Amino acid sequence: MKESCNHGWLYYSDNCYLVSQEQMSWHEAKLQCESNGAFLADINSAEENTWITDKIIDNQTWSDITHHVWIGANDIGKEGIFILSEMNSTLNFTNWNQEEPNDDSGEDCVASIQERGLWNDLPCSLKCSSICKKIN
Ligand SMILES: [Ca+2]
Ligand SMILES: [Ca+2]
Repeated sequence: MKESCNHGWLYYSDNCYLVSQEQMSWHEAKLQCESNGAFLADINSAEENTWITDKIIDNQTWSDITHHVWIGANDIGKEGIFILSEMNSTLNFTNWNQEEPNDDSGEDCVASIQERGLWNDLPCSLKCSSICKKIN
């Protein structure tokens, strides 16, 4: 197993991840990941969610503990059905915060909350940080 990723990317379990603090809409973040040969991260297990949450916290210099980080899950195509666009598949794992997803005023894109790794659906136009993932 080759545990090497490009500079700035983090290795975990055969994948490479890049946390971006640049504030972007979900679609902008998705395009940025794709321009790096990656995709907005899917999260497939509690272990992966915990690892990502720890790395996001490690990477952040801000103190806003409610900060959100875009991940790949979304229900843009069909309300209430969350999928991963790249895989065209439903989610293997979810880690919703209490009372989420609530589609509040039409929220179709999913972000993980920096501090605890709990998920929230948010307006896709909201500017957030993001995490890209690619297979190593
Ligand atoms: Ca929705
Ligand atoms: Ca929500």
